[in-house]
Amino acid sequence: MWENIKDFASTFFVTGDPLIYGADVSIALTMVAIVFVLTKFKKWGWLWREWLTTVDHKKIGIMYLIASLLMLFRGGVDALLMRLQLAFPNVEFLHSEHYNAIFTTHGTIMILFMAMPMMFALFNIVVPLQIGARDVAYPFLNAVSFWMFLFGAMLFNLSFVIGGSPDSGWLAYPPLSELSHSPGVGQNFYIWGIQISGIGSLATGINFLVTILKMRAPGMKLMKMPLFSWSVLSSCITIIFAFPILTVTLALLFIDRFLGAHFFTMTGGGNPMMYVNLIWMWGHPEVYIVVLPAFGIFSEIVATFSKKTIFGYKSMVFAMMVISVLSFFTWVHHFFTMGAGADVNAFFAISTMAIAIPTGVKVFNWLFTMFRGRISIKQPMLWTIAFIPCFLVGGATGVMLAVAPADYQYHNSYFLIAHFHQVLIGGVVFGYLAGIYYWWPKMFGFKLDERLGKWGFWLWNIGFYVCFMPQYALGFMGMTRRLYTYGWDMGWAPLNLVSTIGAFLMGAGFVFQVWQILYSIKHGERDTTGDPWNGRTLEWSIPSPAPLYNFAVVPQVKGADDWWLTKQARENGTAQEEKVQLEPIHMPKNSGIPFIMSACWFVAGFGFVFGWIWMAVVGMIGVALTMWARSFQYDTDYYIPVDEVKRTEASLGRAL
Ligand code: HEM
Ligand SMILES: [Cu+2]
Repeated sequence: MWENIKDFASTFFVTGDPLIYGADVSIALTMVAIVFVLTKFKKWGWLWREWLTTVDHKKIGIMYLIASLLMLFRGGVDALLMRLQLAFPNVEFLHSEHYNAIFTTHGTIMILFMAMPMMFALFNIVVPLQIGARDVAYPFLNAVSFWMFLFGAMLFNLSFVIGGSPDSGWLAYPPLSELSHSPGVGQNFYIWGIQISGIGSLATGINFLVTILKMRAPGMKLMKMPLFSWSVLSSCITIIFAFPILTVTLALLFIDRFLGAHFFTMTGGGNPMMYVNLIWMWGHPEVYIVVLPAFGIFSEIVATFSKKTIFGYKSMVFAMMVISVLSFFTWVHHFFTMGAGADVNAFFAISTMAIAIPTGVKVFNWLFTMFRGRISIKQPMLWTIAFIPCFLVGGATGVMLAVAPADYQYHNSYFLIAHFHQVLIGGVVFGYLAGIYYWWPKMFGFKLDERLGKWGFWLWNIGFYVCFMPQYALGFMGMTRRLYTYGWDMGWAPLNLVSTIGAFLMGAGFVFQVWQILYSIKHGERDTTGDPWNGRTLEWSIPSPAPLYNFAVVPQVKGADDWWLTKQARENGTAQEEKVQLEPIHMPKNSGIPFIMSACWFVAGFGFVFGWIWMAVVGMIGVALTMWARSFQYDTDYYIPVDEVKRTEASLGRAL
């Protein structure tokens, strides 16, 4: 009996590595600390009522933000471990399997559990406010999406200490990811972690598409909509076409592994190339899904901080739509070298290069907006300006990679690693950081400290170039990606050391940002006006943080940059302030079902990972029961009475 338990524990828990024991201890300590604090300050009820059951898009956005920052930390630690291993030749810090596990979890976490939720954080916090809505189209579904994402991410992260991490790359190509080559449970964690959170992402795409199409304030024609909301619309359209492909691909891979099918195995008539095509039909649009909202953010920030209307509004909208369509016609550039032939490669080379055109249009529009503007360089603008040269280099190296014959040289080299980090960090991460700095006062009612922020900014930026520029050269010198060690004779040592130093500078930048947040909670400049940057769009017309119902009176929109027009009219004395008539506000009620349903998905996922069918069945029954319970819940909404709206507005300093 005792022997059996010991046997089980030694396969169930990951053992034998000091890093893992360290993680075990820190997870246990964090759990104890959380339970202790919640109990000591009697906060369990508060946590449940205010957060775990909330359907308020602003709170859901904040939870996405916290989760994504934690994942940025986890993915960043992975990155530093890899760079430590590569800092010198013949290092024996991580062995090969461990290195494989780390680059796999780093890539997966950064894209799916850091970039996606950070994007959803901004969708949730900004879109309803920007289009003059009181909520998203489906608030309950929005909560389901968040908890599905969170439980999916937890399941994926659990693989670090239980069962073992996936190690066949962030896109899990067969045959490496098939049972024959990855017999452990790591690959199952990958499949179920992404599957559960992916369903949540698809639902978010649908939710925000409908929100933007149906919930805009009266008068806000599509062509009067702020560019960030446009970018969300284009990103959601792309999500709706791309994510179902991912769901099906992962399901087929799981069927291969679990039931011994042969969709992607050469034995039995399957074909691994099928998988590679399918996963990139999702994977390439995915990078545009995360970068388009960043383009929207830059457009808002450039206009606000140059005090000018964005240059070429229509061409901006058109460019984003073209990008989201073209993104579906480029996926083969990820495997030019796999023998599709010259005609196919030529088609995909040209379609890839074509994306540079609308992207170039956008960059010029930002520059023209800044030209002769009264620019004020605050943190959001700082990140926006830093983005432009970074993205230009990333775009240029992307076009180099798109030259199919040349790609035979760069393919899977460090040149590629440098390129995609340049666009993902310089485009996506810089963009979302800019957005977080910009909308932070709207979320929390205070600004983030400028001085600490500048430290963070410069460390990130200098660190970025120090880390990734040498990697272009390393690629040309023949260093391939996913390489865990190399010898002195290769001549790669100096550049790798420089690169590692750069990575640590970026890590220091992140530490400054965390410090900045903690410092600003106490000392940050309070935003009493609701419009700290002299903004242009509707979200700045209401107090910060926004009240539960967002707008006491739904605005009547007259043009793009509606809030700016209102402010101008007030200044010129031409404003027609009508007497407003308050009405009771219709709101959705909180519900515990999304949390419980997602927890049941987690149980089911865990069962599938270990092949414990009884547990999977229990989890799935839980999911069915929660759905059943929801369908009999009739009391799902309420009205906020007029007096309460009046009282809230008065307490926020707004007379009505
Ligand atoms: C602090 C900054 C970062 C550093 C120093 C860093 C470093 C690395 C390193 C050393 C690798 C492995 C290269 C190899 O041996 O093949 C890697 C892979 C990767 N990184 Fe990063 N990274 C950073 C940030 C990011 C971000 C922000 C993203 C995405 C949003 C990202 C996405 C990826 C992906 C997708 C891979 C490929 C994983 C695979 O080969 O399966 N990284 N990174
Ligand atoms: Cu691509």
